[in-house]
Amino acid sequence: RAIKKLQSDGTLNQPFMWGTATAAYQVEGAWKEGGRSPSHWDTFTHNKGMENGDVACDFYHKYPEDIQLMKQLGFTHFRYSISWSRVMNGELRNEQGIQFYRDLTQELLRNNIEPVVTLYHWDLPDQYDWRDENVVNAFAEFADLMFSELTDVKHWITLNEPWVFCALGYHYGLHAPGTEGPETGMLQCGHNALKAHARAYGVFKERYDPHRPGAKVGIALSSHWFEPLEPSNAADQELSEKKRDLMLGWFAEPVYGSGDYPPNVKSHYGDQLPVFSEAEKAMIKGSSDFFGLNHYTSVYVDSTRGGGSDETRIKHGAPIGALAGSEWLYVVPWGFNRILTYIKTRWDPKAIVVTENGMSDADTSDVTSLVNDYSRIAFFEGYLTEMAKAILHNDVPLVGYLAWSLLDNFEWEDGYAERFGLIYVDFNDPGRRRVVKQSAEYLGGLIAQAELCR
Ligand code: GBH
Repeated sequence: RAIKKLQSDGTLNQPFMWGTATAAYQVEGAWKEGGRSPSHWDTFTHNKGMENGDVACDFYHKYPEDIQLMKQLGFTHFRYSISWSRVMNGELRNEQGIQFYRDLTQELLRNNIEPVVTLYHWDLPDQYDWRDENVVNAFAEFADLMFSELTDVKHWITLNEPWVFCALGYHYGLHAPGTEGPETGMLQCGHNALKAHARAYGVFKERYDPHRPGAKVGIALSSHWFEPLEPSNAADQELSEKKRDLMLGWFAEPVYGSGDYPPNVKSHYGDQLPVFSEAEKAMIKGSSDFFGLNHYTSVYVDSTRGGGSDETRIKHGAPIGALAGSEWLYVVPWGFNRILTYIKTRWDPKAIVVTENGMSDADTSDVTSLVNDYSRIAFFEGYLTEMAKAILHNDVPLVGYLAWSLLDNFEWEDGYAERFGLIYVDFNDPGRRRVVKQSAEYLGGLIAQAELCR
């Protein structure tokens, strides 16, 4: 019914996108094959002796098998990212690396699966630094290369979650390059990320758009939903709104709103926040054809606590939702409707694509329980019901839903301890055996039904 509504609205002039999402460093492996040079994630994990993506799911070699699984399950779209240091070696193109992505793209299309390509999902070539302005030009050139090579791709995402790679990479030190430092580094990163995104969007519009009917370019932003602990308390409301701005508005307001940072972000960081020129604002404003949202969880905001501890997962003794396999991930379906409706109300984008949504199980040797993943089925049932409500009752122009993730994979600083996959991967098996989980069958059945209703 929700999809029918989007069709009669005119929101959907193409089939709803039912897909799964992945990222290069989390699945590919083959870290030094085909002329690939290291990214800062290779260097970070190797230097720290952490688990790493050297082999990961071996998607680099096994993608034809994975595409058959997607096809059997009925997915219409697949989101993957480009490893920048696979396709470029410094300023030079690496033909073998480019060929890998041409082959992957063609194999998807041969199987009637539409590619959704993320240019950057956190694996920066070692020689760059997001705090340094020269990354902006370098990214625009990399984007140009991929736009020119992957001519059949209709959905492009420039950057995945600048909040995460800037905050965790340059402030908290949890992600590559592992810099723990003042907020200035993270803010400089965000500033360059917005410029890099807008430059890439501009390159596409000027050079490729005229010959690519229907092609779209966007950005994927991540945010929790921030719910006032006491909805009637004005201070909780105000602080919740500020937290939405610090996570989502920081990037969404420049791109989908005014072209500049929101007032809450400006007042919070003061002089530390870099300033856009008028020309930069004009370039950033409107630089996206759809709103890509990565959403997983919600938190309560409690203004009475103050300081760094104004977030809580507990209200009147009860948790906000069931805890998944990651300490930050509580299952809160109603927060999904709220954040979707919030985005629609505040920025009124032409289209929203949920570019990631899913949940983790903690790793265990009990493979049967990992494959019979009924709590993940409950997660999808809850979140998809709320998504349908957002479409039906709140007029949210949602055109696609991509579940995170196709495969259990390398979960960044948490290594292989958390499994987000619809498909189980045996990381002890050199062949990286796959087993389709119950939740994948559930989503497959749901897609088939949605298609029948069209
Ligand atoms: C996504 O980020 C990523 O795009 C994807 O690569 C990843 O595998 C997936 O999530 C699952 O984690 O917020 O400081 O408590 C979602 C945003 C950012 C949420 C990091 C968890 C943990 C540190 N994630 N965050 S913190």
